[in-house]
Amino acid sequence: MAKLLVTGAGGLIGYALKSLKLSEAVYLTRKDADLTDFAQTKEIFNKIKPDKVIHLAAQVGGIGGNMMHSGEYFRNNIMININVLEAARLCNVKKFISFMSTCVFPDACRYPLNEKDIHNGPPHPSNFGYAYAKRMLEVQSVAYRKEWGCDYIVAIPTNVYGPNDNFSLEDGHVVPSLIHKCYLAMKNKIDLILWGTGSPLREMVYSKDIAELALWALENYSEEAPIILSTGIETSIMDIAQIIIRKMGFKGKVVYDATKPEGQLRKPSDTIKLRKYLPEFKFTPIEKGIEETVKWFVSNYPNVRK
Ligand code: GFB
Repeated sequence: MAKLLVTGAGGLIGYALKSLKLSEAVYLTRKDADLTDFAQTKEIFNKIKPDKVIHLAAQVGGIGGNMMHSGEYFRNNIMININVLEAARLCNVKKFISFMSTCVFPDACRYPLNEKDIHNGPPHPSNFGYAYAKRMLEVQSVAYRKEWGCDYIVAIPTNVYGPNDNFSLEDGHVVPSLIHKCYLAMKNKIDLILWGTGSPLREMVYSKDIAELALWALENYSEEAPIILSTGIETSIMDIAQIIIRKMGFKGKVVYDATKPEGQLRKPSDTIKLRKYLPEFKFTPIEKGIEETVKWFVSNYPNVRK
């Protein structure tokens, strides 16, 4: 039975993969090894000797975290990826999937975002360090395929959300941050503060769907070019907030803080490649995904990542 190694298993997609109860899977978290250190990375790969790898380990964050830690996000993600892809190659991993995200695309880009356009211009300033580091994942995967024939593929999910996310008010992505903020607003009877105007659009995709698509890609996708994993459905931040408010039962006042960053106005992605491979795949509707995430948060609070 092929042994699957999941790096970054302590996060959002790792949690979703664990819920699929895979046999022969080893879940690595930052407690097991510091993947910015090559010696530790090589040692843990040599110990586990995986046949396949789902590489989720990364330093990630929402717009707040990205703007505050551009250098750290660049350095740590470059080091993690250089180390993990090289350690995998040295122990002959047969299939390897890693993840970029739609924030890697150029800020000035034709819509919908297409895998071919990734390097055609600088990313949005709010994601500068992270986006360039993540772009190198694709470069490294292609370079390894060219020189050593490594079947290393790259997926590009859009904005992923779900249980066991990072619910930090400063560094978290919009869905977990707003769930946490809404929870505190209800508890402390204060206003719910949204960043910006609420008008930016995002394609939200549920973590369980990405976990299933990662397993599908591991078995069925071997193109050199990345593949976008998205519903292709844009939802405004305002509508996302309204769904969270409904599911949380918040009755207080919503205030928009225009001094806070908004990031890219929209990032509509081209889902044609995924539809060609999987015309029948059904994504979890955002109402259901947010409902499950809210339930998870409320029943696990305060022991959530925040
Ligand atoms: O998920 P998010 O933080 O990052 O979404 P991006 C940010 C959008 O939600 C902006 C609005 O338009 C914010 O103005 N927003 C409103 C909030 N209230 C809040 C809040 O309380 N917290 C946060 N975080 N946002 C991410 C990249 O960009 O996209 C990641 O930073 C990753 O690296 C992800 O690539 C896919 O969607 O702007």
